[in-house]
Amino acid sequence: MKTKKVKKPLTIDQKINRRNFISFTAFTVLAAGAYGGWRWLYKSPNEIAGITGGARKPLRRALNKTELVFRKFFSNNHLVKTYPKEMAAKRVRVNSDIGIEANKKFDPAAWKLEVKKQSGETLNITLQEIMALPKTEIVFDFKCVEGWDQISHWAGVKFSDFIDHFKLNDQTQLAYVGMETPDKRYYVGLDMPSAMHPQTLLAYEVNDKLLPLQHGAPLRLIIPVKYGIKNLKRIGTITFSNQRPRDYWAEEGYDYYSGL
Ligand SMILES: Nc1nc2c(c(=O)[nH]1)N[C@H]1C(S)=C(S)[C@@H](COP(=O)(O)O)O[C@H]1N2
Ligand SMILES: [Mo]
Repeated sequence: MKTKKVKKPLTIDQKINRRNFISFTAFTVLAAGAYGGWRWLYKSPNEIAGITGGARKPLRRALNKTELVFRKFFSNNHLVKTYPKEMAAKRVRVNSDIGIEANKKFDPAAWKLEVKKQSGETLNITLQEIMALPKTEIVFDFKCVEGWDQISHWAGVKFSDFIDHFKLNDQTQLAYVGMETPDKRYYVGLDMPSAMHPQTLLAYEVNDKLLPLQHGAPLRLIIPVKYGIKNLKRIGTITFSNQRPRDYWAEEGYDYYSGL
């Protein structure tokens, strides 16, 4: 005859031992996993030098994935909020001056914008030619990654109008636009959809007056879908490419996309 096995209830001590065992095992497994994960990351190669701040490859892959998610949300129909002119700051803050330092001589009258096509062909464009194009104004909240923002009023030519006028449409099939100061000391890389966004301007005026030197005379970028760091002052050259152009603050570890 089979005897039915009766499960004896555990004593308190047995219960405690059992819990200790479970939590210790769980701890060991998790710790090993964490250590393994850290070793894996630590041993993974660095991303290609130059463009961004030097993260491990798997981390950069994750960051790029995040960027793609955000870029999916991005649409040229989505406009940054604008304000009435009366709300614009009368004294526009001057933030930083890499590539446009006051102690270095610069003659805005002698300036020409250099546009380098991927074919190697270069256009040299004067401010007069740019000012002859339809003028677009914008009053928006300019945001700096350092934590300040200010409603400001700018005017210039829409980047997309500029592209049309100078017959650069084939260049916009490429993924990126690069812009640099004439002395090449400050430079930004922009994804093409953001550059071609209808609120992106090549600006030559602030508060209805020609730009002063400290705001990037004679021509600066105003790109409201990005943080201040991408709004390059004193554009010297514009390039087009499928590789990410170099970017001053991305090299220092800031987000390459820097979208809002
Ligand atoms: N050439 C150049 N452009 C630049 C910078 C710079 O240092 N040099 N700083 C950027 C940053 S961080 C910000 S917030 C804005 C500030 O523009 P503003 O000085 O006209 O307010 O310019 C951007 N463009
Ligand atoms: Mo900034």
